[in-house]
Amino acid sequence: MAHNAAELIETPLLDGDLLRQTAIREIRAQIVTLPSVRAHRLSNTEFSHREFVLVRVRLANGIEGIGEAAVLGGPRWAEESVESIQAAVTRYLAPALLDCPAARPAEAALRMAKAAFRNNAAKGAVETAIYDALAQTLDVPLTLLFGGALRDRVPVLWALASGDAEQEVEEARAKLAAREHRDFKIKLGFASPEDDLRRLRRLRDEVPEMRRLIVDVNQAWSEADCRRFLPALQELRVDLIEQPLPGDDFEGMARVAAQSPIPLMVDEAAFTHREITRAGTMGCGSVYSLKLVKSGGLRALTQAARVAESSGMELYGGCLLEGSIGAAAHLAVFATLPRLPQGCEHFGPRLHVSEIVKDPLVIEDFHLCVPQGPGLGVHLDEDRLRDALRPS
Ligand code: MUC
Ligand code: MG
Repeated sequence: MAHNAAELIETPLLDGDLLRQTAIREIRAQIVTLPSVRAHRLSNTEFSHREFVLVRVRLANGIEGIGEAAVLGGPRWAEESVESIQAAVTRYLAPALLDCPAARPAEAALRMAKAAFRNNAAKGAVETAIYDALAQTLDVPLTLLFGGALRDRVPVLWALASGDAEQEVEEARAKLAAREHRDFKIKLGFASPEDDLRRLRRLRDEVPEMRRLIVDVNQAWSEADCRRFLPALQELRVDLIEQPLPGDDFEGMARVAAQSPIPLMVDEAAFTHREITRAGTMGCGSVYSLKLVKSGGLRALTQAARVAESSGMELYGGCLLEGSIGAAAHLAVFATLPRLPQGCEHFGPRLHVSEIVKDPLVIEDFHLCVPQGPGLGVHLDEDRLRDALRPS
């Protein structure tokens, strides 16, 4: 039976104390700017500093939870910008959530769905902060609220995205030498396919120790490009091709996937559960990239994983270059998934020259460690945050 938010609030309280203690009292959204270690290029945007929105949710018991809403280079990767996220949170989501108990995350998600259409990055960050505050209140790690951790670390790749082959060779060698990354994602699509392939060939030749190679075209190729350049990608032993065609070209992706000896990964094409089902059942790809900014919440992210698998796709732990807060949120779900055969790409915490948490995530032995401790397991460093806030 369908419930609306009002009915849910009126249901008898099982634990009135917990509901009272976790009532949401305040939600803030702050724009943070952090310089990147180098320029990062995608087919449709480029940036040398990253902006995101830090969401802080305070409960009646005084506990504060945090969440991160990521964008890439303004409203380019998807439609949200830091400005739109800040407005969506403060003007629409926060008023709708006032007094909602964090101990009822399903109700919080329902209230947000009623208050705003899509705005997934904004909702994902608010929901993360709610879950963080709830898990801290219960004194349990966030993974426990999603079924409990099945792993304490996840293989993590690094993205080469400067477009400068010499710099990328050096960067790959440094990551291998530090035993941080041995699998790499190469961003394509900002140069001609011929130039991209020259770059790839140089990497393969000069860094033979690189293990898996994924290429992410970020929607820049046509179906004809795919037919032309797939044989070369196969020759270069590329393991996975991410979203070569425009996100709305489901038929084209399915045709390319049917011909490709290399599996395709669905990224920008599928945000909603219906889109994931459609992409999987049409055969648009054999792998799905899970992202909080696509699912709009951690609970929806766990559901997206089930939908993708049941539609025939393997799971890959995607990112939007989040720092440690957003990466920890993804890990809280990734750690609980029965299968995550493609590992994850949460290298974002290392792409920035600094972080706004006291305890940045640890990468060792080619894995990203799931933070331990109550809640998300990462904590704001107020001094660093003050320095990183965008002046209003
Ligand atoms: C994307 O399209 O996957 C994630 C890693 C990266 O380099 O770009 C992002 C977005
Ligand atoms: Mg992608």
